[in-house]
Amino acid sequence: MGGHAQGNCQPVIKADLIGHSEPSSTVNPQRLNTSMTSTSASASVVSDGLPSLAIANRLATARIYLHGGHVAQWRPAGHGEVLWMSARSLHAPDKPLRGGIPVCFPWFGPHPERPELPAHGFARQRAWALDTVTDLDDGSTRAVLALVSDAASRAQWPHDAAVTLTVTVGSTLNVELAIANRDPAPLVCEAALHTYFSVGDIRRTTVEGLAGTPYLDKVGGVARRIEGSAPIAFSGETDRVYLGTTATATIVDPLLARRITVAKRGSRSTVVWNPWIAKAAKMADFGDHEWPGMLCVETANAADDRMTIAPGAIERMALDVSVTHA
Ligand code: TA6
Repeated sequence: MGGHAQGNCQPVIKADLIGHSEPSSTVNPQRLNTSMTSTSASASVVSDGLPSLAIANRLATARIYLHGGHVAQWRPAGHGEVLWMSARSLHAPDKPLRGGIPVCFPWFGPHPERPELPAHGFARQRAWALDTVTDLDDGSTRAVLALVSDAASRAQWPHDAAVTLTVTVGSTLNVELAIANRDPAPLVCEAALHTYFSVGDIRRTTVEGLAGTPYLDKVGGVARRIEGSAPIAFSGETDRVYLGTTATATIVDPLLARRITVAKRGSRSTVVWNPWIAKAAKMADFGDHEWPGMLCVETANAADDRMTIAPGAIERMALDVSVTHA
């Protein structure tokens, strides 16, 4: 995790929570804004100012912050770090982390009517509850986090929804966002798992799987275009929302000699983003020289693909990431 020395991570409630022989031990909710139960020996809650779940099993390591329900790190055995985190990322309870997998909800990008509200919604800067952590028979670890509407969220978005994030950490990373509509009326919203991947050099990286797909090009105003037949290559700021696609995207990285496969379910938009030089320099929580080492390939339902969720219904959107040596 760039910028936040691992050294000052102190196990907060290891004794209370993890490694207990009897399963489903409960912890003090006030401590963590949680009512969790745990049957895991591979996870511990640590804090570097913001509480997070550190997971280390025989298949992978990972870190999930309760702040924002934010997967910040994932490294499968035999591979380098897959997710990118800025060394300049803020680490504050009212700001989003820069990198990893921010959860954008209930709107994507700027709020359509209220520009004073936070970009990409409020979910990524709220404290989520940690519900369960479980070791699975295949050696992976599953954590479930939850965010429910409250007065603060209703002030920004006058609706009732219960959102859960289920993260399964193993040789693949699976992240599922489930949105339950608790309103008596249909809910219209957008969501994204805004994943930042670590790449060797964006100028030599390509993305396969989106050929011929229509997209919104958000660089220099919004224009509707159609992707060509060749893999996507990068030679400047890129900010595109690919629409009506359920395709798997593959990041081809010759410098790190790997292919990252980004498969998805329940998602009809894929966002591809690199800020390049000028935009990187404008962001306080993004190092001026960091842009060559990252690429966002996001799993979303945004713009034309926004969701309408019936009362009492649940909408699920999931991401499956795997890495192979190339
Ligand atoms: O997902 C791409 C995007 O919507 C870009 O427009 C860019 O602004 C990026 O998200 C980062 O947004 P943020 O609010 O985290 O600075």
